[in-house]
Amino acid sequence: PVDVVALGESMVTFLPGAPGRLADVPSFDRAIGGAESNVACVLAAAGHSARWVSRVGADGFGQHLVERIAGYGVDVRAVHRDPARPTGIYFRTAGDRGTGAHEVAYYRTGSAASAMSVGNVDLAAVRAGRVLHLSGITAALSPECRELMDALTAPRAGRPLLSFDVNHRPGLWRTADGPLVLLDLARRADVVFVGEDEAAQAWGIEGGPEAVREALPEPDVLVVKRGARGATAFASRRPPVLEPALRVDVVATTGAGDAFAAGFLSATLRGLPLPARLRYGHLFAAAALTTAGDLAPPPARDHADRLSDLDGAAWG
Ligand code: KDG
Repeated sequence: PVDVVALGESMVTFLPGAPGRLADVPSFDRAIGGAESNVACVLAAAGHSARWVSRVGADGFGQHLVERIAGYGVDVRAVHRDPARPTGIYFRTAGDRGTGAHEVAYYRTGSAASAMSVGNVDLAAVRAGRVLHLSGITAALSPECRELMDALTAPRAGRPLLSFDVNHRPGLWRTADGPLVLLDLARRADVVFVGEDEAAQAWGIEGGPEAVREALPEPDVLVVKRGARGATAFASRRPPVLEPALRVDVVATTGAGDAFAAGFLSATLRGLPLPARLRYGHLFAAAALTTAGDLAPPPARDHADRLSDLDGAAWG
């Protein structure tokens, strides 16, 4: 089987040509975004087989997404082109260099991907990988997408390893139960990624990684990301493992969480131990953090292996 299948909406992304408020930025450069396809692209760039499943419009933007993502070596044969709906797009600002705060303007309501449903997605293609990677963004897109997420996360014989990135996007939810839906989905997954800040914002959990684990004891592996401070992984019956992040000059944080998930999953697929999985997460995230767009090629495997083997003093 293919190593990883990722399902989710991707969008053509417009990155600002200059810093400043969305109201003032005069021009934008086209790039691509989409949390789940980002994970697939980074994993493919890291030498794994990856498939992206989605729907895009039968327009130039949909064509662009499919071509760019296929260009990373991702299998896009299960991406459907919908002549009746547009491809989603979004604009963002450069963000404050200190806080990373930036503005996002989505144009994705009624998009082709938001119409994904149990009836129009190739479920066999989605379930054919060793790992299925999903994120909370999809559940926010529409009632049909939410139903699809329910179906894909339901317990089932032979289910792939289910990886779930909470990806709480408050601006996307049109119902008030987003946090509860996300918690429910996380409980059904095998590997869960969540930011400490996200857990506080969505679920009001303020007590650090241990408190997040208390609220989420079900997943086999829970990774609580703490930005520049590192990440803590909890795995069943083992003491938590904390790995500091690499110190980098951050250009843009977008895509860093996706790259982290890709690094962690890459090391998981290779059967590496938990501390190494976290270090791969950090190594891949560092590449994304130092790039303006979402996507940056991860370090080559032999290089990453050497970096991840360095002793603790080189980290953090
Ligand atoms: O993780 C990066 C994504 O947030 C970005 O590519 C856009 O998928 C996106 C979203 O829905 O916010």
